[in-house]
Amino acid sequence: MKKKIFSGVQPTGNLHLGNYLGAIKNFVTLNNDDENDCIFCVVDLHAITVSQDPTILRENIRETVATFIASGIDPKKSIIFNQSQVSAHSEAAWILSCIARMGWLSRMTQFKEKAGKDKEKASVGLYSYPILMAADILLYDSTHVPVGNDQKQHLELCRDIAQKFNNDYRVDNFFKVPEPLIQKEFSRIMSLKDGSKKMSKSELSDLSRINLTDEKDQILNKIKKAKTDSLPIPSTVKELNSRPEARNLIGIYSSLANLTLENSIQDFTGKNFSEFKEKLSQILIDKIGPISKEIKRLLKDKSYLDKILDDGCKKAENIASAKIKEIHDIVGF
Ligand code: AQP
Repeated sequence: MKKKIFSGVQPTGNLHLGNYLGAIKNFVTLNNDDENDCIFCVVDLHAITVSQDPTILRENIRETVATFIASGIDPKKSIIFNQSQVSAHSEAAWILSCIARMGWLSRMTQFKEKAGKDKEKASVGLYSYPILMAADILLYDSTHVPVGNDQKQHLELCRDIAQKFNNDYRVDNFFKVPEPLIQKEFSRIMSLKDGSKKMSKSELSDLSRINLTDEKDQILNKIKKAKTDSLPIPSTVKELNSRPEARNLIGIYSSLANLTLENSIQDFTGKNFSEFKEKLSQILIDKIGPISKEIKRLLKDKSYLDKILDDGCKKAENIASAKIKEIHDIVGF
């Protein structure tokens, strides 16, 4: 049996190194393995849980597709589509919202982080978004979901929803209970300005992240200004535990160089950060530079990107509409 892989990325602009190292790099590896059937979704319904300019959203949808392809996902091997164009997602989300419990949702830490102090003003969609995410995954009988560490709790909720639906309606194994695929190391890339916050698209300061469209000069400047501390690079990983910014930068280097944290440290022990930052900038320019160039090239060909989405939507629609019909039967519609 082939593994069925599903994952999504929000088209909210500023796709960054955290999205790449935490998720997209892994998508490419999974796409290249013939044992997998992969679906990569541009989750535009999720994007509107916070306010979006319609014109910019439309461009960001294309930019997300361009990023997938520029990073190495082959649209002939994997289905790439945008969520809003397959109506079964919204419909299944409603049905599953009648399965999910308020108590489960109120434990979601990402809502608390994103809504901030003014929860009353957050959209209902931002609160219930993990249910839509469960619908996305379950409609395709996904067996494995590659995500960054920040999505682990939402995946657990998805598993609970699948199991409760199967139990409530006595349909053993109707929804497959998916496994998260979270990398052991480097699954959470932190802000370049604050090692306690994750690198994020919505962070106001552009200096906090490396965007996948950044040019050489921007990368050099951001790494030069990235927060570190005054100590040299230690000889053990343990010594990095109390130095979040240092750990993050060495983690980024290790992930790009396909090294363990331990191996990277051995190469730099005793050196100061200015020397390390030169090497880090170089590897970023080598790895992100070609992706950035390709994204920009692809963005000039909107009809190519739209065709990929159209083709992907047709394939996704075939799978999702069959599943939603079965769901209708089960619930008694
Ligand atoms: N900092 C990160 N480190 C590792 N993985 C990350 N991901 C996001 N940030 C990091 C992973 O990228 C995938 C796509 O994320 P998303 O765009 O759907 O949503 P998000 O997690 O909300 O991303 P951001 O950048 O933090 O956006 P904003 O600022 O809008 O909230 C997911 O697999 C995610 O785990």
